[in-house]
Formats: sequence, structure tokens, C-alpha cells
Amino acid sequence: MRPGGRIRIAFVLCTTALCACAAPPAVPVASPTAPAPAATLTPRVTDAPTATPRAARPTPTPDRRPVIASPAWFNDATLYQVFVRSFYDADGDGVGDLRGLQQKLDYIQSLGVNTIWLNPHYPSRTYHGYDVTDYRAVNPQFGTLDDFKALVGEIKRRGMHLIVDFVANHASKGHPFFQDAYGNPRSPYTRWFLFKDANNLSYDSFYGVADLPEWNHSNREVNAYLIGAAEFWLDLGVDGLRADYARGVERWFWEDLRKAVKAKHPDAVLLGEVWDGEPSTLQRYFDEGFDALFDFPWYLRLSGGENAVGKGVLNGAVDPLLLQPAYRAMLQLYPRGAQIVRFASNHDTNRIASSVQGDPARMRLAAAVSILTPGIPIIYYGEEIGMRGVKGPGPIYDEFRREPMDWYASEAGPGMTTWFRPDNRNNRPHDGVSVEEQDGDPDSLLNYYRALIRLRNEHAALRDANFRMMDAVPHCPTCMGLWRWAGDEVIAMIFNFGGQRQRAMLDAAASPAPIGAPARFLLGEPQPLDALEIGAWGAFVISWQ
Ligand SMILES: [Ca+2]
Ligand SMILES: [Ca+2]
Repeated sequence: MRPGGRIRIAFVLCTTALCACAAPPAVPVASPTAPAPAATLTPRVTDAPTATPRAARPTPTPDRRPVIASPAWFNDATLYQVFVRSFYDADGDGVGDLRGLQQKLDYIQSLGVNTIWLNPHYPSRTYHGYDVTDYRAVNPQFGTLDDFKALVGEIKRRGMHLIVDFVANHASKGHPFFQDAYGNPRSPYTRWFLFKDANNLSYDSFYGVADLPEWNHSNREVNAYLIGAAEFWLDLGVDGLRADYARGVERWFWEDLRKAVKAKHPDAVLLGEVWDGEPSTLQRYFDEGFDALFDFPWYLRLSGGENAVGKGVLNGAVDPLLLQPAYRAMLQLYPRGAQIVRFASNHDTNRIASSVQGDPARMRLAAAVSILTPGIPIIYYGEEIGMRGVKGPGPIYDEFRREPMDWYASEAGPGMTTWFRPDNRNNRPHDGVSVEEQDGDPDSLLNYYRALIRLRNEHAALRDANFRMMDAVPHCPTCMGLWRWAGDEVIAMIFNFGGQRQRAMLDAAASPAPIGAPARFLLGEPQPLDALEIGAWGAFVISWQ
């Protein structure tokens, strides 16, 4: 943390969103899975004059966009991304596993999350698992197929959902089919890969990485094999697939996958990773058969890029207006029913806490804008406690973004994974970043995440597709605002992406619906709407019902 930062941060926190809790922090409790304290975001009614303008809902104009029959349940999802190796170790070998994950479902549910995305759980030759050697088995380090079935059963019993990673672009060099075909042109698997010489020694691979030979999707047998693997997991009760590197795979594969999956599992969600800064690129993949895509255009502008620190909208480095195209694409470009997944970091990016250089105010702003604005939020494990992570200095890199989930102040205790503990790691004992240190503190980042997710779960207007961007927030050039509504409720939200305190004005006349009732402040202290004191990196969320 920078010199002087602490003073400024304390000011920020006590003047913006969440300083209703004047009581000193509670003593942290010993159990990292104790129920969340009841404290947090009690809506307060403003004593300011209520807005009286009446405005009509947006006039419906003919919407000629195509429609995707996406699974309705996914609109109400809040996701949690689990890198299994780093999460919770049930058998004491230092490596996270499926039984460990099952033991921490109480914790995950305590966040308000209802859907889990697992990074690859398949047998693999690497620690990260994106080189699959068997598409129908569980990495023995993580457990057995029976452990997987037990996990699915418990997730279903709780009314939760599970999405698994699906790697269709490439295999592992260690995959038995590739092993058979490599250097052996007479192998029955020769046409399963993209060999470039007569001896089957040179081949196309993911970004030229020899360990990741690409599948040949022009071969129907390959596609049947991969689609069969997808169905195998869906038949076991999995609720969806997160398609790795979707843009590496030909369109016909995704179309065929959708047809096969939806015929038997119409409620399964197909979530694609299309790493691109342009909404028009994402649009193509909705056309190819995906229900849902990660909002990379939004993420890249928010954070300034996957390797950035101190860049992007979230650091005041660029105008928050740059976020608007990502939102507007949801209204104008993507098909109706398209599902956008909103994330502030993932296993391939610097963690958001590091991107904002550990500033608690901006960590909270990142959480609020990710969880409350239109889209389906996903939280990368550990983000909710502010775990740090930046690309490593080499020769290892991404491990530093996938460090062991920090359960304990001491980084030691039951379930703590220990597979990656170099001296120059990002997260340390007694740094305030652990579940144990934050669980019982009503003012902690962890409980802020819980409160935000609770708001999303309790207000249909925070999940519904209706929204409208504010063209500007009067008097606050660093602010972004938008309206959301559902049923009888209208919600306005304003985010200040700047390091200066501002006096913003909410233009109530621009409301998409009548807002005669008193305003309830879901986030931020009640204030007159024409003079909202918004702190640096602050947020207001205001409801009329
Ligand atoms: Ca283990
Ligand atoms: Ca720590």
C-alpha cells in the first residue's frame, strides 16, 4: 500500500457506501465457515424531497434481433469460479480436491452464490489441467468419479448448479490417441489431429505449444468423441459447459454441440470464452450457438487488461464512458436472450485486488459494478477476500494468479492447500486477507461481497434484462450511471470511477418509470437526489418501489 493510502481510504469508506455500521469491527470468529453476520446493507429511506417527475417507460420499438432460447435459471445465477487445486484439501496432501470442495459448499453458499464453475477436473499432465488426457475421468489428484458424483449430488440437494470446463480446441500431447498417432502415419488417429508432414511429427497446436495438439474438427469422428464427452458429464447432472478458447474451434462444431446438448438437456448452459475486446466479435459466437459469453470487452476496459496494474476505468486511467459500448451491446447488438457473464478477474488475469494496487475502495467498487450491473456475475475464488495475484516474473507465470485459497490468518490449518508457496507469492500470513480474518467482521470485504450478492438475490430488478444507461451523470464527469427495473421497482445506480469526491445529481426525470415513492438507498447514505455527495470510487444504488 502506498504511503498515506490508509488515511485516504478510511475517509473514502466512511463517506461513501457502507459506513452505516459505526460500531467497531467484531472480533473475528475462529471458524472460517461461520454464518455471515447479519450486518450490512440495510436500505435506508431518504429524508430528502422525493423525485416527482413522471416519465414513461421507454417506448417499445420493434426489436428485430434474433432470439436465443437460453436457460432461464442462468439469469438468476451468481457464479463462483473454483480452481480445484488451490481451493480446499480434504485428504491432507496439499492439493485441493473434490471432497474438499464439497466440504466448503456451506462457505460458497454463505456468499449467496448458487452456481459453481470448475476449472478442468480431468486427468492431465499439467497443474492447470487445460491439456486433457481423458475426457471422461477425474484427475486422480482431485479424487474419483464417485467423488464427482457425490459432489454433483450435494450441489443438487442444495438447489445449486455446476458448470464444468470443456476443452474442445486441443488435447494433451499425452492423450492416448495423440500418442498413438504421433510419428505413426498408419495410426487410426492420424486424421484426428492436424499433422503437417508425412511422418506425423509436425502438427498444429494451441499457440504453437507442442504439448497442446489441436483436434481436427473437420473429422466427424473427433466431433462425435468430444460431444460424447460433453454429454457424459451432462448425463451425470452437470448443468453446463464453459467452452475454453471457443474461437479456436470451427463454427460447425459449436452448432453440432448445441444441437446434441439441447436435444437431451435443454436447460444446460453453453458458456463460451471468447477473449476479445469488441462486442461485434462476441456477437458471432452467440450466432454459433452459445447461450452465454464472458464480457471480455467490459473486463478489458475496466481493468486495463489481463496483465495491467493501475490501468483501466477502475483506476481512473480512462473515461468510464468506455464501458458503455459493452452495456449497449446487450440492448442493441447481441441476440435477445443472450447471457453476458460479468467478471472482474479470472485464472488468466491479474487479480482485481492487485490491479487496483490493494486499494479497498476500488476493490469494493469493482465488486459493486460487477455484481449489480446488468449481466450474470462471477466471482473468482478468493476475490471476495481481496486475494492478490499478478503474473509471475518467470519462469512460472500464471500460478501467481492461482494461489492457495487463504482460509486462515496463519495460512495454516485443515484444508489449506500448499502446492504453491514460493517466497515471492502474493498472499501471506496475517495480511488481513483470509476468510478467518474477515468472516466475523461486518465491515470486511468478504461481508461486502455477501451483502452485494444478497441485494442481487433479493431484487428482481438487479437480475432482470431491463436497463438503460444514463447518457451522463450531471456534475460528475467521472461517474457512470444506469437504470434497472422490474415489476414495480425502479433502481438507479451511480458509480464514481474517479479519485475525487464529487457532488453528482440524479436526473430523476430520466427514470424509465414513475418514481413517486420515497427513495430507498440500497448502497450509500441517504441524500438529496440533486446533490449526491459521492466519494472517490464510491457508489450509490437507489430503489423506488
Ligand atoms: Ca488433496
Ligand atoms: Ca493472508
